[in-house]
Amino acid sequence: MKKSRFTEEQIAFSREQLDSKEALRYSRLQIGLIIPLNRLLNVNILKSQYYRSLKQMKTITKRTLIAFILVAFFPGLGLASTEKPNIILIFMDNFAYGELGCYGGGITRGAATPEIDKLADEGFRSTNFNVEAQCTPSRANLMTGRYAIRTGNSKVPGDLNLPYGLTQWEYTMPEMLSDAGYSTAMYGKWHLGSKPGRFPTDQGFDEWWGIPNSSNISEWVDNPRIPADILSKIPAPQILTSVKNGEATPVKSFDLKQKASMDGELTDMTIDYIDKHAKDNKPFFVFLSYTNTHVPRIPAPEFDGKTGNGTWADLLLQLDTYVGNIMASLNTNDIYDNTIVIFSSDNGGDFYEDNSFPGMWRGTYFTGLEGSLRVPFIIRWPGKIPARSVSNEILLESDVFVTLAAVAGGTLPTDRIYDGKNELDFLMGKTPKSQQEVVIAYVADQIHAVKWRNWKGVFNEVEVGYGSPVKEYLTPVVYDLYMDPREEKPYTKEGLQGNSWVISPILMALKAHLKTLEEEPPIKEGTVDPYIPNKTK
Ligand SMILES: [Ca+2]
Repeated sequence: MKKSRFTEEQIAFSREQLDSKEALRYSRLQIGLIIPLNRLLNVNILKSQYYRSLKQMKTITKRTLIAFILVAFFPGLGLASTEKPNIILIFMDNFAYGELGCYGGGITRGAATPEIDKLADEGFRSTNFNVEAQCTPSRANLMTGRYAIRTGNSKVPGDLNLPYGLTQWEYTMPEMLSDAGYSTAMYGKWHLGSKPGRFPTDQGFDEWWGIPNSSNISEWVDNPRIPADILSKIPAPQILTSVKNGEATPVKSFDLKQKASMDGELTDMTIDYIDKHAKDNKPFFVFLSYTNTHVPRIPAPEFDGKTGNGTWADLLLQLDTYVGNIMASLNTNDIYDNTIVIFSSDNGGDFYEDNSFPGMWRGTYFTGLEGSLRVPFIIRWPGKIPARSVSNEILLESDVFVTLAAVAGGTLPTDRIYDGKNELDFLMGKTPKSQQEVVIAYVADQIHAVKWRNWKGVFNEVEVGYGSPVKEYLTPVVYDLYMDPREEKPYTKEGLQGNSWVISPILMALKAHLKTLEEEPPIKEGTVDPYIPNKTK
């Protein structure tokens, strides 16, 4: 008989969970736990009877908890400033798992992507990189190494006049890299605040050129149906630029024509920056946040119609060409090997008819489905990260921050919870396992699913991100993502049957996460600066 990896207590707990009468009994006992936590978090996550008996779990090990609150401290790699690698982080918008050739897309989507595929050939490609389900939370997570709910940015703000975005208390990726001796620049979409004090150059970047909010507002400019009195009250669709701690000034209107040429301009600016800084005695970091794959999807005139295979194929050709141009400039400047290039996306495809293709997964952004959470992730660092490595080990978006801190010799503050882990040894092929085995899948401030290894427990579900009701399950629906990657058959013979034990580690992971929210209460949406945390410890 195969030896179980779970203790008798854990298995017994799982059995207990499956006994609904017992669960109901516990629910009466546990109601006191749920209400304050709900109120505290303002999160509608604790409704089913499974949650109600969470407190019955006595098997949360101290180690799990410590892992969550452990504050990362990295002494760095002992590299002198000039030896530290440059970093270019290419971040896509609503760009799903199945677009690139190296992820099964490319020619099957009407346009080969040889330049981006080459990045994967030169380094590491993940098949299990997990992001948050919407633009703003995903970007908050990326910039802080923490689940967005902690930062007060669990959802895209409906009212752009709100003071959304990161408080000054957050220690951002560009702040960390600046402190580690990097020059920093951002080009493109921010979507983490459009008020003074919340722009990229208020959050650590030396310079920025781009849009504070999202791409769809380019459709407002020539729209005759927007009344003038309203147009004056909503954020103007325009491109802004600023330098560190300076005032953001308008550059030009962000209209549909500009939308088409946007990514080309961002690419040119990135190449100019590389040319200017390649010979500096300090390393650089560029956050290149592309816009053209977000609606309205309009290829640049020189790519429009070029493949003959439709808009997406034209956009893929355009993107691949731009990435190739950036890589060529690294070569010309003789910094090809000493520059880390990361390619990823903020979330899966949107819900419009011409949306991005999720490949083998199902679902769109604003959902907890795999097509929303799993996006391409490629990182290449020649000579350090082995070429052509591929892994299905769980990685989190927040790992990028903590791993780059390890690369750059950055130091992380010890007064807050980080969700990201240092994955450098894993990426460099020194360890076969990543540091993560759990994904908490938020959709706005609601936990929709908890992934644990290849299993996924779904507590709330929406089919399409906008306009479809949330289905709340009284008992978590469990999928084996090996057997059922499209999350369609939870109750088949090969599915949960015989594997009800899995509910136990899934609930343990959930409980461990909730405990961290209790220890460090999330910053409230719309919090203005100065923010000082109210310590509960
Ligand atoms: Ca997005």
